Amino acid sequence: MKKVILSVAVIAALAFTSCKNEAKNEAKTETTEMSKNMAMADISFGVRGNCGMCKATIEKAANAVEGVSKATWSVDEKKVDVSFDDSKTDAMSIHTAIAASGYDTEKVSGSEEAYENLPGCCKYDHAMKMSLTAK
Ligand SMILES: [Cu+2]
Repeated sequence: MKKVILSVAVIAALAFTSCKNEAKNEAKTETTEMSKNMAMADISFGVRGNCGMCKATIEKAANAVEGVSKATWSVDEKKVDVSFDDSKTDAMSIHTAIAASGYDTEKVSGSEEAYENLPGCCKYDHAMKMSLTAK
């Protein structure tokens, strides 16, 4: 009888130990995934523009910034959504790149020279409201 109790105790101890190890491993994996996610940042900010050609120019400018993985400008919302690796770039570099292509962002006015070279349909109104809420 004593032997049985002892072996039950040993099994329980082993089970407990292995559970503990599993929990530890899980925690480790989570941390790794979290630091991976933390390097990626998503931002969205207002950018003025009129049409599909503006969209192409704005998205191309944002995508040309090293570390940017995705940029989508919405003609209805006058807003760009950008995903980037924040160990490689930052929000301000993306604002600056878009402004250099001729477009006003919430923080940086578009380059006047680049604006002059935009096709007529793209010469947006500098008083245009940006970052509108989606309907
Ligand atoms: Cu345009």
